[in-house]
Amino acid sequence: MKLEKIVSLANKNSEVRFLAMVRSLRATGCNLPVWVIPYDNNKFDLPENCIWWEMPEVIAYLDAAGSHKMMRKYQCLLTTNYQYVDSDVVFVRDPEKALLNANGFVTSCGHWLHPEHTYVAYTLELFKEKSTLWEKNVFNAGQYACDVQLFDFEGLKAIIESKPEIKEICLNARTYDQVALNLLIFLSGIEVNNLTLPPFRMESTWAGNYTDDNFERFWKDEDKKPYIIHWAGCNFDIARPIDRLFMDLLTTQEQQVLEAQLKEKNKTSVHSIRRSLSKLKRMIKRS
Ligand SMILES: [Mn+2]
Repeated sequence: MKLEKIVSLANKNSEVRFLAMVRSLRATGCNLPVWVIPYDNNKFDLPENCIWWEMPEVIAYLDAAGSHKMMRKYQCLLTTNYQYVDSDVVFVRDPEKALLNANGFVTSCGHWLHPEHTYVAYTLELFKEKSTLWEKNVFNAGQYACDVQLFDFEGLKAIIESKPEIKEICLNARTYDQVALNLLIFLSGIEVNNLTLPPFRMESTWAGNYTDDNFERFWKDEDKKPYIIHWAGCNFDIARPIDRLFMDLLTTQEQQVLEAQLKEKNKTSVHSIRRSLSKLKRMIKRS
């Protein structure tokens, strides 16, 4: 495909991670514009050649339904020739070159090995009905590329509202955007090409697969070297050597901001676990 832009989703809270992602992109020699979907109104000053990208009709539609802000990624389905990346991604090769021989809807994640978080009961039935090898078509919603426009806004709305089950998955605030995007791509009918499978056979793009100091030994063959590394589900504060690829892109002050954010996040999740536990205890006492 002929890549024309990088798309991401960010707000002030993810600014530091976003900056690392953009710096890594520029370091590969790629000067494509970065279109940034605002996660909410909490914006920040973007670096050079980055623009805020809002499709008012999409945002108004999702907001009216009370959808999760992550669903704003649906804007990607209405455009062409893009690579979408979350802000917990760094580029390690020029995406324009890496995607030159890939067409259609392209992923490079390992969810075909671990498809668990890509479906719910309803969508799994649909996937299984279509193919005995449905696992090769699921993907991570934090890293994908596509050269064709899959829907126009009216078409997207029509497919979301075609069945109550589909509407519930695509618009419900509690649904994980990954399940909804996997469903919408499935319903679009486009084939999913995963670069870690033949004929490409790229090495893993997930940071969690690289556990020791010598992680670059897997990348001797330039064609098989992943072009992005995604931290999906891994925390940056775990002292994995591969975290250097991310941290080295930040100033000491920015690293401190990120570390403080991670501490806060861990604290909140410990708090919410404690809250659920005490609620459970109260329920058991009462019964
Ligand atoms: Mn991510």
